[in-house]
Amino acid sequence: MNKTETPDIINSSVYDVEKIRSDFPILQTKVHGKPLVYLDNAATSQKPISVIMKAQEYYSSMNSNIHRGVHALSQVSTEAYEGARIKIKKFINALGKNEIIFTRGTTESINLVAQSYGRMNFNEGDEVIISQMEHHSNIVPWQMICDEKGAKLKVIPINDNGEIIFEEYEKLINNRTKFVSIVYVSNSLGTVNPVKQIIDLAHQNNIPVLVDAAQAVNHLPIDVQDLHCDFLAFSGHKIYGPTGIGVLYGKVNLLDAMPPYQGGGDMISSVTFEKTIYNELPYKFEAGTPNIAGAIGLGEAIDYVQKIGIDNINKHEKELLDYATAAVAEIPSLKIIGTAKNKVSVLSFVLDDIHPHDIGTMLDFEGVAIRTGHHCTQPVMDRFGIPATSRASFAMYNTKEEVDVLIKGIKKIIEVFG
Ligand code: 7TS
Repeated sequence: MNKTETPDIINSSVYDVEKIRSDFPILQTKVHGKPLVYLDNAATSQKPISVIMKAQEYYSSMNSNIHRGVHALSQVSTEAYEGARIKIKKFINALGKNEIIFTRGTTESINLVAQSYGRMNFNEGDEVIISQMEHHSNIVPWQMICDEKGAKLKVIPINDNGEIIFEEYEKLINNRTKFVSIVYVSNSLGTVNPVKQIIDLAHQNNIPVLVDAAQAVNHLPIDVQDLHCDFLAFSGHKIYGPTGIGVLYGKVNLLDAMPPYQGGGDMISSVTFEKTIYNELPYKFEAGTPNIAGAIGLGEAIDYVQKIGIDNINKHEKELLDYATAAVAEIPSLKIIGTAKNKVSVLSFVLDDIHPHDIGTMLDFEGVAIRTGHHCTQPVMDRFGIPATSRASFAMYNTKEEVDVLIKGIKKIIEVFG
């Protein structure tokens, strides 16, 4: 296809899921002799061939370190790496490419803000607000810096549907509050949080907000200028890109004022034993040789998502979630955990007297991959008084037929356990 041609999927008003599936080699494979039904997308998504080929192309024709060589290869790889940064800037509508920092993923992005912004700004008695539905990676980094600084972590509770109780958030805000860090979409419940309102209220009180968009960026359109968020974190591997690459978006004035997170090559403009002058943004936060192939692969993944259209993906996934939710409603011994009005992609459930690990293992024999456990959200499990859930999570390439296989598998398990 030449560059001016538009792929079929855009021209068609019908979402061509079979065409999309054919772009993902792993979806053609079998597990235990059964066609793979991959419903563990919240853990990591599968990769389209264009992303896989990009890594190969990088290592076979571009491999070279960036920002340092005058030789041709180094210039090509630098251009590709910086080109990926520009794609990401456009994708989330950042103001400038210097607001896009490559990291290893959401976890590292949050740690960067906690260790850099937090260390500079938090003092004894200060408070940091998170919610009860955070992934551990949006809890522990704040606990670490709060412990160090004598600051306190405050938690917005969630209701029985797995939604933030906004009035409780309002009550938590006071003149000791120094930061709010909130998940956009919960990985264990599927809840979509009203992040814009959360940010607005924080800003009325001059409090900066970080949005953990790990489970949002692949399902919802993200516009950081519209959200007005101060920081936003996501991982490449959840949006059909490689592992080991992620993004921290930060407003330029905040990033500029923050000290580096790690020291090393590339993050400096000059070094003597007496004094080091740090590099400008975004390089100040990218110490050492980065995951060059990963960044370029993430750029390719974003191209793929944009070709299909995030709104189209969202609509398709919503249909799957509604279909699956209606189907499991017919199973009396099954209880859905996470029944928020605004939800995407995730169906977490428990079955009377059957442990999630047994469910996961038995579904695996049917070729169905789901995740079971606490999903790195132990406080959510505690809130619902359960040790674990079984979680099916949907992506752009899943089908209603796959949901049928899941439901059939669940019914079989119930039969076997009597
Ligand atoms: N935040 C949320 C909301 C997440 O779902 C995850 C990963 C992370 C942060 C951390 O992302 P990482 O790429 O840095 O590891 N969530 C999951 C999950 O639900 N199953 O496996 C990983």
